[in-house]
Amino acid sequence: MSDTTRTTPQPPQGVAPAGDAPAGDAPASALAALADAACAAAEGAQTEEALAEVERTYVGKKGSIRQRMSSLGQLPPEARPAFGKAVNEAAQRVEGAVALRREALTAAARAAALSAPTFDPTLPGAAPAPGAVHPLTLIDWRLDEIFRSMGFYVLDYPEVDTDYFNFEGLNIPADHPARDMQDTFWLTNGNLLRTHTSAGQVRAMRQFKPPFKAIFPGRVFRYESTDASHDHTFHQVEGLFVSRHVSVAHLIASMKTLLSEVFGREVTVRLRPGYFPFVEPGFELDISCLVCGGSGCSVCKRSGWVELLPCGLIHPNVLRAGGLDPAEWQGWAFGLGLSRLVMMRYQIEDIRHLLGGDVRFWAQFNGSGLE
Ligand code: FA5
Repeated sequence: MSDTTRTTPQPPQGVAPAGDAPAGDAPASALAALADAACAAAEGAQTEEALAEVERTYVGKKGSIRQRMSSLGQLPPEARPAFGKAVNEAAQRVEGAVALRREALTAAARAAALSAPTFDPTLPGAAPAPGAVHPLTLIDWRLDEIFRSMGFYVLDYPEVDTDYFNFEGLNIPADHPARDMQDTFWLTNGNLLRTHTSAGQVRAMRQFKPPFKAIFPGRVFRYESTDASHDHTFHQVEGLFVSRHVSVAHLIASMKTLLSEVFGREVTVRLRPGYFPFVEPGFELDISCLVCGGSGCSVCKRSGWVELLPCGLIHPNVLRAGGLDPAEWQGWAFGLGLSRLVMMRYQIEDIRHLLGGDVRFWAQFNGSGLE
């Protein structure tokens, strides 16, 4: 193979260049010489482009060999068949040489690509980024585990619910001011996005024969503006224990067990009276802020305490709505702010990170030890 690079092949000396041979007077030997020159140019072509140029110059529509055909009419009739045959044979020879060279160039290009220093088939491929379990899910799983070990069912109730289960059945009639604290998103058919997991309380009482214990975690919605500790969409876990005899002491002990299991240590809590129409008495259980250690930050609104776990003894009207006789049955309930618990557990300074959808946030929870 020649190492000469030619983009425009030149016919050898003594051979008429493409197109300008006097029509009809080319002797067979001149035609053969032209074909020889074309074959040599094809064999010497170093690139696909150079080869295509050789092809076009000699055997293309206006190539020097094909063009000889146009002079056929000027020859004496007896000379025409032999000349036509000679032109065709010359063209076929050149086409054969071009095809052979094209094959060789393709094979050489493939071999070069495979042996190029930039291609290393032993290099590891691009590894897919590993997924991570969302921190809300991690804590949810942990709570399921803790409560199942204490004999609780784990239930799931609808996010779109009726006014009755979200408010009315919980002793919050239409004109009750407590509704203002939980403004919600209404559907045109009168249903709503539940504002709290308490919407499952009456459903659970109607579904299970007491005594029973259950938690129902889930997403809740409120029509309110957001800040570092408030979102319009957040997660709660409702807990319910219905039996013949229950006490506040039992409730507090269960809440403390829950918190020390989740945080893996004792946490400082405080109990305040709290008003919720569906419990009596009602309490607010706060924990000392773990983001700032109690010194005050945007999460605890500079108070050092985070409102996490409202709870209380189930109101007789709610037991009645659940089909239970308050003279026979009692119960306690709590409504844990799961999103805030996750913030405390992982020291997340803004609740909006949780559902913000930024994968860089989630990726930090890979291998957090809670899975
Ligand atoms: C309730 O939702 C009651 N259903 C809780 C309850 C259940 C009381 C059973 C008694 C018995 P509250 O509106 O305070 O209560 O919300 C409960 C918890 O949800 C709060 O302590 C807080 O941790 C969390 N929370 C409330 N609003 C938001 C919000 N906008 N963003 C994030 N978390 C919130």
